[in-house]
Amino acid sequence: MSGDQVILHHYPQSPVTEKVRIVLGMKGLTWKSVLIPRLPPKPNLMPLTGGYRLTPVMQIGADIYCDSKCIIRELERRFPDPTLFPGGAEGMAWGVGQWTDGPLFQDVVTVALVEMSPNMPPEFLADRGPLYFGPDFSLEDIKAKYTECLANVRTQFGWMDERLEFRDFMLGAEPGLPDALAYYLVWFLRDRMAEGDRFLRQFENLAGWEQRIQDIGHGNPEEMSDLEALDIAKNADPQTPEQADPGDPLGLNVGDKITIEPVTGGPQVAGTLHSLSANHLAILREDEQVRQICVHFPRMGYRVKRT
Ligand SMILES: N[C@@H](CCC(=O)N[C@@H](CS)C(=O)NCC(=O)O)C(=O)O
Repeated sequence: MSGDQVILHHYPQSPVTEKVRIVLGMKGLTWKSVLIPRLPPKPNLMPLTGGYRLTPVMQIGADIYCDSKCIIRELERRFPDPTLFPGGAEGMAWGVGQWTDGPLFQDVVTVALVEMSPNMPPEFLADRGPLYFGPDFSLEDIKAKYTECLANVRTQFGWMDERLEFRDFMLGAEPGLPDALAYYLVWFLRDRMAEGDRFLRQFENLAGWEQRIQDIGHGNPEEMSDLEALDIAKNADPQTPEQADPGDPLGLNVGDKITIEPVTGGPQVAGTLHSLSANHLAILREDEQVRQICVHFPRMGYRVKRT
């Protein structure tokens, strides 16, 4: 049984995790919550991910899902009811994520980081600055972009507001993936911006919708220690079947030795390719602490190299 439970490695302040927590709530799931550090090193997470350091990470036995896109896709596969795509919104809803997690996230994180900077510990800024803005990050540069990004946020939150004028949720009467994709950014800005409440008050429909999403909640989280999660991985075997993709544009084959890393940079994760498709890659790797592990990634936003 413990090999089947959903374990989320995260911390409460993580906006990207809020997206996943809302999806867990939409599906009404009971899940294990493992709290991880906000800054590296993350010594009890690395044996599971093989070096991937971003938050959140989902674990089910000895299968590890990196990145919210990969996590949400797997949750939909394992727990299809209720669907994240009411009314048949599959496909296009993932495209919405390329907007919300891409240019919109970049505008929101610029505003949030500038707002947080006076009270931010230097080591946090030294980590998050380059993570979100690249190796040449300077606080002065993003301060110079603050008002432009805030104007962009106003425009884009305005689109969400417009969408909600005649609907309870983004797709209609039922909540779905686009709600989670939009909600975590509103949650992030409201929490991190000193004048967040005042800024958000201009959108007539957002507050009621935020309340409806909050009422959905996070499902039923139960605390678990990181050591217990490591133990579960060690005592389980990966459950992912081998899957080839003859149409893969990179010519990748099951059995190839590869590395995977976020295109935004970050440690490479090395392993043997085990399962692939247009949407995912999964590698097998051996770890002395947790034995064999299968680590899953989305294709979008990740770079693969043969070794
Ligand atoms: N593409 C990733 C982005 C994840 C991300 O940027 N998460 C932030 C927290 S919200 C992060 O990892 N921050 C650094 C850290 O936790 O070490 C996803 O969708 O999961």
